[in-house]
Amino acid sequence: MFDITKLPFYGELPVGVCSFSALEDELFSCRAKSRIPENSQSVIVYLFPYYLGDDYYKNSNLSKYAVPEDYHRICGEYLEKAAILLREEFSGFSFQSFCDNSPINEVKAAALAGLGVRGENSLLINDEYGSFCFIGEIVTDMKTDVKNCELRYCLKCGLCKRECVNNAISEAGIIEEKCLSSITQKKGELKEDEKALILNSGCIWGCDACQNICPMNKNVKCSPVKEFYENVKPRYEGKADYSEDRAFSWRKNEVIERNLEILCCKKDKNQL
Ligand code: B12
Repeated sequence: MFDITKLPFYGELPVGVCSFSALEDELFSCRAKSRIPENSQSVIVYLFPYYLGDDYYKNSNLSKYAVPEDYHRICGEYLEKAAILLREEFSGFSFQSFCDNSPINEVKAAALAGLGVRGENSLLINDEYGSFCFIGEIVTDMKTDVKNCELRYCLKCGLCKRECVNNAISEAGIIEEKCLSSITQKKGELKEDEKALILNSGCIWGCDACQNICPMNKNVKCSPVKEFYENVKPRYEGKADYSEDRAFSWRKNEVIERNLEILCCKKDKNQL
């Protein structure tokens, strides 16, 4: 019997296993797809809870996931460490780690691995940490006897749908071009209605509206990932604050600067 309790970081991070076959028909096309091992059998899925406690977000102009140092690096390092340990323990098998920029539908993988339910807002909601969790995984050609969990849904209370400022949550999932998180990441000149959404939200990167209202996110536990507390920056105030180690850095500074400018217009207008 495959022993999940022997997996790296078990007990420290939520971790589970699902079959690769349940995901392989809907792989996203991306560069990382070529790293999927041939004849893959299993996916070891990790959650990286990132809610730090309300005090960390006072007066923030970024969404919660962008307040700590870039999760791609932090989660990536955990996943790579885990992959190294697994390669040592199960020599002869391939273990490839992925996070976010992944061909795997990570929400589905995590749900199949028993790590939570799928919210109406399309996010994975974990029992203990709510939806404030990043997802990462290790794909391997090693077979395990772990059975996939049944896919389950949230309470479906509809609060996230109502709270979404741009009606981006539909029955079928998120309408990406309407999601404010997506709008804050868009390059180039924004339309007037898009600018207004950013202005009213007060948030220049990402959006947490559908998560903050979720009853399943009430009283969730704070992150056990110590690295998320080490270099916290809840506000972005301008070019001097720009650094390469943030969740928004992949977009370079033009996009976040443009969004900041939209908020600054609001300040100017208030001062008139
Ligand atoms: C593209 C993308 C976005 C896009 C589009 C989002 C979307 N939901 O389509 C944009 C830019 C809008 C976005 C925003 C955000 N994102 Co994003 N995003 C992704 C990315 C890279 C791909 C998601 C995707 O395209 N899915 C395809 C669509 C079609 O999937 P779907 O809607 O779930 O539909 C499928 C399921 O419904 C499945 N299905 C059918 N029936 C059932 C039943 C059950 C129970 C389940 C589980 C599945 C299932 O079949 C459908 C077809 O495949 C993933 C990383 C990854 N590789 O998965 C991160 C990811 C989903 N994002 C993440 C995050 C953190 C965010 C934000 C919260 C960031 C922020 N604060 O601004 C927001 C939240 C917005 C929202 N409510 O979704 C996390 C979510 C973690 C979690 N707890 O779920 C992920 C997993 C990244 C990560 N590594 O942690 N994101």
